[in-house]
Amino acid sequence: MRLTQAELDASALDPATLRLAVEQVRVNGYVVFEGVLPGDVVDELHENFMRLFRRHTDSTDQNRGANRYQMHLPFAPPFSAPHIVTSPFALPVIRALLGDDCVCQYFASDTPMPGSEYQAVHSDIHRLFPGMPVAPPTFAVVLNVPLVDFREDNGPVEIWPGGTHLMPEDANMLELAESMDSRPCIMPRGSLLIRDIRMWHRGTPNRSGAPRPNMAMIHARHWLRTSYPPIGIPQATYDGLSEDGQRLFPLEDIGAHAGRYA
Ligand SMILES: O=C(O)CCC(=O)C(=O)O
Repeated sequence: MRLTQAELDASALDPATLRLAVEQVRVNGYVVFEGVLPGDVVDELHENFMRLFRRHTDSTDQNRGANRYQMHLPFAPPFSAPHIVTSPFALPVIRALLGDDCVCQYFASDTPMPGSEYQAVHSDIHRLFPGMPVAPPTFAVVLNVPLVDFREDNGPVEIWPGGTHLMPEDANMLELAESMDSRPCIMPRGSLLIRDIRMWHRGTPNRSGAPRPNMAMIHARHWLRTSYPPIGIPQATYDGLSEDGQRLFPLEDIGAHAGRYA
């Protein structure tokens, strides 16, 4: 979706946009707000990301297949900026989907490097009621923030929209996905992709000459327990969050240093 200039200027979604975005996630599994972060904000995020990423790849093995890294992010500026953590565009959608008391449980990134390959199609969570033919309403979402333009050639995430997040039964995902419609998420840097955590997706090969970083946060209903390491949030950073932001982190390690679990 493209937000109007009035929405961007006011840093607020029109009620009709909010409703439409929420319905898109509920029915189609995802919504994208295209290119909403200011260019200078994305520049700073990208520059800081690449500094960390180079250090990380020099000292750590790839952990998501060939030439592909998942990397936790320090909960520190510029990553912890209000543009991201309390995004006036993403957070209202997330709270409408997950309840006002939803929590953020994961603060990280995914980056295919040149030479990466297709991942297997997957969902980012286990079934809540294994063996039972039920499709619960959305209980967790992934918020992705691309730090470069996602193009056909640089390994855009491929998604299977239209209901894979609602699969009421166990299915042979790999076999079924082959015969179902999918699409690459082509979007400008600084977009916000909000997707139901269950939606089928995969990383694709990066055939460009540069890494393709994607911030990834997970928000969930307050009762969901996941196995992610806690997010280390320095006390001063936590104190600098708005009250609205602080409410997102009741389960995390407040007072730890920012990279503690990274
Ligand atoms: O390419 C991406 O940003 C997503 C990759 C992904 O889904 C994963 O590593 O599990």
